[in-house]
Amino acid sequence: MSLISPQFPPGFVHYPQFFNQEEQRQLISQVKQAVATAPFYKPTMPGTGHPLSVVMSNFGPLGWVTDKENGYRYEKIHPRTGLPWPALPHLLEELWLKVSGYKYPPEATLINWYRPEMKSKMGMHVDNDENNFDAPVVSVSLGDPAVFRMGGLKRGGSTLPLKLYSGDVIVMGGESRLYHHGISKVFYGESDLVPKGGRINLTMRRVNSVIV
Ligand code: MD6
Ligand code: FE
Repeated sequence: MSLISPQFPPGFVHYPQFFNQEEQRQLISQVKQAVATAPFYKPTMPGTGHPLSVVMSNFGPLGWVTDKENGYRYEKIHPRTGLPWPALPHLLEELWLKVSGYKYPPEATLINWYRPEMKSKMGMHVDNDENNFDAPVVSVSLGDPAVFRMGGLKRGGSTLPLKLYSGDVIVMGGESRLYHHGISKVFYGESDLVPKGGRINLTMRRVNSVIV
């Protein structure tokens, strides 16, 4: 049962503890397997080349990547290895079917690792590099808890906090799909789920409106 404030925009849903401990451990082991062939890499901002504080990898046919030269985009291959991204685990495919209300499977699942030694956070942003916004973004939190902040359609202004724990799922669809949001704080060292500590966030997205 979700207890989020009615001030959150329509289309935003929080499922606390969607995944139990065993499922969380399973998801972490699948992330470990994926990064054995698609290692975490350090993404950089378009133009400035400034590194983000999280490291990233992806599951599925498309992966979200960014670098100084070519900016934010989706690619079929890992930027370092040149290999296709590992397949999406069934547990995540099932999650999408249960909560997205969308007729096609997700194309891209971004893996973000918030590392203790980097004190990683994520600034306010909008997920708008997709060609289609009909599908929601479905997001899974694993490991250390964090404060998610929901802003508005426009940049700046006030934000609402929501504490996310390991196993929580959020869905940003409908009106909330293009709202600003970010991670303002991670409570490092509270969970021992992630092997080297920190927080793993998985965000599942549809990139195109049709299957080609
Ligand atoms: C995070 N999440 O939880 C960052 N984006 O680490 C996101 O940026 C996000 O959780 C779109 C929809 C849901 C999200
Ligand atoms: Fe986002």
